[in-house]
Order: sequence, then C-alpha cells, then structure tokens
Amino acid sequence: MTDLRTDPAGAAQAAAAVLAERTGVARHDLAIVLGSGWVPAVDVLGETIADFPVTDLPGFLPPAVEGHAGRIRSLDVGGKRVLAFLGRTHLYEGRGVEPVVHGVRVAAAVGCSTIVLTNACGCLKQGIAVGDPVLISDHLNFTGRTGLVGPRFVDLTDVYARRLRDLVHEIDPSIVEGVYAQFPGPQYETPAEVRMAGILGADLVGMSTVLEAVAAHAEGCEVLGISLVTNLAAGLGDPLDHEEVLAVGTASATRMGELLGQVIPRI
Ligand code: 8IG
Repeated sequence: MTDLRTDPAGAAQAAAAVLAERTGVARHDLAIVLGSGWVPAVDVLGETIADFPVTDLPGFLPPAVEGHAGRIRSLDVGGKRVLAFLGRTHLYEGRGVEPVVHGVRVAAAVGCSTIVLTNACGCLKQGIAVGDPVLISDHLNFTGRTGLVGPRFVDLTDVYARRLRDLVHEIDPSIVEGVYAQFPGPQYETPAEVRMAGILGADLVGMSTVLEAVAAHAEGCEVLGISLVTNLAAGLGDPLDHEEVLAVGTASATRMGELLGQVIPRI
C-alpha cells in the first residue's frame, strides 16, 4: 500500500483509481471542498450520482470536527461532473500537511481543472457582515507550512484565478473580495493577533484553504476560493462560539449552493 507521507503522488493515484471505480467515470471536471456549515449548499447543487464516506478511498482520514461530514459526492451540475468533498482534514488535527492536501491532489488526478475551496471564517473588514460570502483574492500563509513536496518554486501571482472571480461577479456583482489569512489554529486569534493580521493586509482569518490552494495551483488547477463570514474576528464583536458559526453557515448555505449552481456550468 502506498504511504501518503512518503509518496503523496502515488497515494493520490491510488485514491483516484478507487474513485473512478466508485463513481463510474474515469474523469471529473471540477471539485469543490465544503467547509464548516457549507454542506447544505451541495444539496441544492445538482443530481447526486454517487455518495460514500471519504474513508472508502485510500489516504483519507475520518472527520475530526462536527459539521464536517467526511463524505465524497459525485454530482451532475448542468452537464459537468463535479466531485464534492463534504468536509476536509485541517492542519490543526496534527496529522501533517499531507492529509490536508490529499483531496485536491486526488481531484487533480481524476482530471479536475478547477477546484472550488470554501470555508467559514472570521472577518476584519469594515462593511462585511456575518453571513456574507467573500471571494478570496489572495492569501497570507501564517502556518509556516507548505502544501508542496520538495523544492518546487511555484508562482502564486494568480493562485485565486482572476478569470473565475470575474465569472462570479458576472453572476453576482454584490460579492466583495478579500485577503484570507490562514492561522494554524485550533485556537482562535487573540485581539492582538487580529490587529497584526489587519496591519499585514488580512481581511479574513481562518484555519484552512491556503495549503490546499497552493497544492491545487501547483497541480495546474484554477482555484476559486469563497469564504463565508460567520463571525467578526476576535476583539471586534462578541466572543466566538463554534455552535454560532455552524448556525450562520447553515443559514447561508442554500444561497451559496444556488450561486455555485449558476457558476459551475459556466466554468
Ligand atoms: I468559522 O475568527 C471561523 N474560523 N482563525 N479565526 C480563525 N478561524 C476561524 C474564525 C476566526 N472563525
């Protein structure tokens, strides 16, 4: 059996082979990773062709966080075959970066040329409210880690593809853009860390997405990042509560599903 840590590319190929068998198709067009509370978005997205636990594929870990279902769904969205990851592995689970980026590598291995990364996050930017979606325009990697293996000097100028952001704006011009900062977590930031992140250019703070975006971009995929603001960052509002985060996500998920349902056929 291929080891995820020593041979991530081989592990992705192995999972891709099982995925093809389980979904009945050798290739998918697009993958979407659903973050905290985003799972209901996929229910309104299209017709489900297959649905099974991520752990049916080699290299995937069982979910560690409530709100992360840990399933893979293959859907037809307006004629496009879409692979949805219902939940993700986070860096704060302490199992290294390989399981964090395994999903996007598998998606690339089955032919996905676009990866949509979604998350729930805290917000620092004036004028953005809890419940608003934000298109990720760029990121700050505060994890001190990489989603890459070996000395690969990948250019990140357009990691969140301008083309895809423009496409979303054609459908919904009201969606704003922001810079997402990934902290290692699992603790939320202190108010001082939030001030620091703001000074350094962050609009959003979260605990995912960045390493996956880098890995997906390195695989040659176009990345669309969409954050759902579920709380004001620490020190800017009420203290943070995981239950509230999930409730806000669920309330906005249907709107997000409808948006994605319009975007995906045009990608
Ligand atoms: I939801 O305020 C959610 N995830 N780091 N900070 C960080 N992650 C988050 C936050 C937040 N809200």
